[in-house]
Amino acid sequence: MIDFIKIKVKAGDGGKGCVAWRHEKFYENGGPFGGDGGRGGHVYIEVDTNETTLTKLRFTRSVKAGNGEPGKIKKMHGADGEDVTIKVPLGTMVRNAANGDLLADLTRPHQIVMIAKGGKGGLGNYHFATARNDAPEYAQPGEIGESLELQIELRLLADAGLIGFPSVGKSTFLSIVTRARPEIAAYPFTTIDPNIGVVSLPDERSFVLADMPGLIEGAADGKGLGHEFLRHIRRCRVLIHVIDMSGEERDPLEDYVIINEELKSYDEELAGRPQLIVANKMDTEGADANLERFRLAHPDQRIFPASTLTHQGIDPILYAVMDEIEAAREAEATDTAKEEVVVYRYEPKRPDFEIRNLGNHRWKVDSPKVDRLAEQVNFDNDDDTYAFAQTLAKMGIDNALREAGCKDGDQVIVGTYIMDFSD
Ligand SMILES: Nc1nc2c(ncn2[C@@H]2O[C@H](COP(=O)(O)OP(=O)(O)OP(=O)(O)O)[C@@H](O)[C@H]2O)c(=O)[nH]1
Ligand SMILES: [Mg+2]
Repeated sequence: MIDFIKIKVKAGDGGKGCVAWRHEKFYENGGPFGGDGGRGGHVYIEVDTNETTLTKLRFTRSVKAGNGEPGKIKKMHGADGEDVTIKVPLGTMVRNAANGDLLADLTRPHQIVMIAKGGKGGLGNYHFATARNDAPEYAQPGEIGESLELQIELRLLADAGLIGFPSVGKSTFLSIVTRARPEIAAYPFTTIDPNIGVVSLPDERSFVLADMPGLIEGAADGKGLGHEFLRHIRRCRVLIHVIDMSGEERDPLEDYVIINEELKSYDEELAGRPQLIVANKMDTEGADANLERFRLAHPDQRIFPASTLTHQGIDPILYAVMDEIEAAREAEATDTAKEEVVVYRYEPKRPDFEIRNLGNHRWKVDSPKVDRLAEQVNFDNDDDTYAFAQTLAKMGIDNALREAGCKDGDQVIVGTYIMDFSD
């Protein structure tokens, strides 16, 4: 049931800033006038309710967003790189393939998540004009877009889930309406993991049905198979609440109340999910009397008397569930309001650099980001060097050095370069 693929994603790089000068009628030797580079495109993942499998992505090895364009003359911005969106079915989970971290659990229609962020565009040279230097030859390079490998996994979402106390006949129900062959036995907690099957109606409609482990009082606090089980039914559109009407083990009226209390204390939303009541084991003695009491206590509920042992009363349940599922599907499809984008940072936010004291008034700045920037700098050019130093200050590196104890005249190693620190 699990569909599984890997895709490499790369967000676009930022465009580099432009070095240009103002040349207009009354400004012969105008100042710096180079525009900023455009932002690199982002990579998004979005739920598409028309998809039910990952098949379309089977042969997609990598996805790349567009790079930002370089800045232009006259302070004109380069265009932003084009974003790309990977469409996946509801129930998809996205992990970082490198470490298995869960990046996104797509459980809502139209949910959209930014999975790789495009690099910022570099600033044009006009940003770097100062009193000391009104003609900077320097513009910032663009930032590199994020890249990572995704592990995309689809968990089949059951449309309907069978819930109820242990031994009420949930697995038996699943076994008579689908090809699934779950274990059935007269002791509680026979079912430990949910079983799943497809119910096909004679009119060609179908839905996915899951049989759940039994629920008991205190399940919401982890009793019995507790949370494990409740987590699974969160994704079901319709709940089929099976109640043992024989009254041999417990009181059916009490059972109904307890299960709903547990649902509610686990998740209010779950308690409000459409619920059909299957009054099971109607073949037993005393079942009729219990059903009578139950109806009186819950006159507004839809109650389906049945026997999963003798296969009586099953079809009306399946049709009612199917109708309920279709109504829910329709409601989801028309609910086209776009989700707000959630930005997912796949690495915890930490400072872009680290300072190391090498002793003897020497310091080292460890930072892949700074190293990348340094590679683009022409250190023979004073303007470039000065602008680079300014960038370091902006990143907070000067302050961090000062705080760490770096003094005027100390040497600071950045990438493969050595700079003198001046306060
Ligand atoms: N008399 C009668 N017995 C039934 C009926 N349905 C199921 N049973 C019996 O009840 C017992 C439990 O059935 P299961 O289907 O395993 O119950 P369950 O709800 O899946 O139980 P757990 O997995 O433990 O939560 C078995 O011995 C079944 O044969 C029914 O309609 N009538
Ligand atoms: Mg079972």
